[in-house]
Amino acid sequence: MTAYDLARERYAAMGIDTEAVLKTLQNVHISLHCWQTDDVCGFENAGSLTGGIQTTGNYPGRARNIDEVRDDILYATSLIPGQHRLNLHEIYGDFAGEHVDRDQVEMRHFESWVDWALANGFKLDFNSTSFSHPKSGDLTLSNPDDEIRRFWIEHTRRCRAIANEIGLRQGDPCIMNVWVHDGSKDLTVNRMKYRQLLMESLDEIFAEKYDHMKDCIESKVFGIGLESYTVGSNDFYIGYGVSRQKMVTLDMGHFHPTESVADKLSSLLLYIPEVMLHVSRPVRWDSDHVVILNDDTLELCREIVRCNALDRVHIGLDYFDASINRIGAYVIGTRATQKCMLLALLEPLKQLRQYEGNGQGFERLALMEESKSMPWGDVWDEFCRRNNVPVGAEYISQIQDYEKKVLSKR
Ligand code: RNT
Ligand code: ZN
Repeated sequence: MTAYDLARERYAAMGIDTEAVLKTLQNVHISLHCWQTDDVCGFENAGSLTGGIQTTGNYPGRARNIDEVRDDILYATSLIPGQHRLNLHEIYGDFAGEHVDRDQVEMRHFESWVDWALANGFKLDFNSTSFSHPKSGDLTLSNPDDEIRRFWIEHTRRCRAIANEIGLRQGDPCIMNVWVHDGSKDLTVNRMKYRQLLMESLDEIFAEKYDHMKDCIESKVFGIGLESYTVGSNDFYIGYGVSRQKMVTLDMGHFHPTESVADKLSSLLLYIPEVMLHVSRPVRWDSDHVVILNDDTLELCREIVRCNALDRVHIGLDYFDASINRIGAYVIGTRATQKCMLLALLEPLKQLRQYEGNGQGFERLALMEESKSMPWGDVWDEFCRRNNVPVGAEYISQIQDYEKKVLSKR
């Protein structure tokens, strides 16, 4: 008898079918953010990262061009069980050395990405990019300067057209996220003015209806250098999303540190069709540390399962740690997210709900506690084994090997 067989029996005694759980987990496709490969640089060869986000660390071996990004993603996903998606930012287009300004971007700059994705079994998601550009400033889509605002409207419209084309080609909707850093370092007396402009810009951007892409909008508390005011706050985007029936993106680093992101799902799902997640790990601020198996991620996954919303919640990752091996960062974070999802699926929900319905608070809490020490690790190992990826810490030496053979030569 294998460890998994024993685990299966113990879970079965709790009323949980681990085979069904493994099947469900197999269908959870996580959208890997391309920007962990190269510290959010992209291929424009522009200046530094702006927009209030920051990478820290200078671990050697970051990807420097499109081939290296692709190699790294392929290597990382060879160590992660299941089939996943790749989330591209506009600045990762295949510009082939040409300077293509953001208001000039076209589908042709993403053809090679679609070919690559189709050949390697990835579905693509997409993001407009309003940071790290001479016109980024503090305000983009909410800028009172009409020329700047129109520039970013044009950029975002083009990105939607590209996302739609990608979705068509891959036979699956491409999810496009709009996050703009717009805000103010110091006090502003024009809170409403900028929000009204953002609302009008978005309405114009979303006027075109597409069948092969889905829009999502991402709020935030503050950015570095934009501490006093964020145009696209949580309230702004929830109002916008509900009134326009758009997907809202919940980034785990974009709320007050003690706020539970998990708790938001059951409210949002009552009012908007779908939710996008940026799974991240904020440490004291929106620091975008590598995701680990912790209470926040676990509770988030539990809520997806408890809301029976696996098909309405899209899971993407969003972190950028430049201080450790970047492939390792993908592998740790994606596997941790999957582990949390596995734990969520192994929750004895039926029994817990029965207890709760009967007012049996002690029994509910006791079962929640006991399920924490069930042999879920053996189920996880089995999942890895069936997916032909390293079990347990085996991937450490493999990544060390890749570092020696590939990354250290960069
Ligand atoms: C920034 C947002 C946004 C970015 C990416 C690069 O705070 O989280 O999602 O991380 O677009
Ligand atoms: Zn994000």
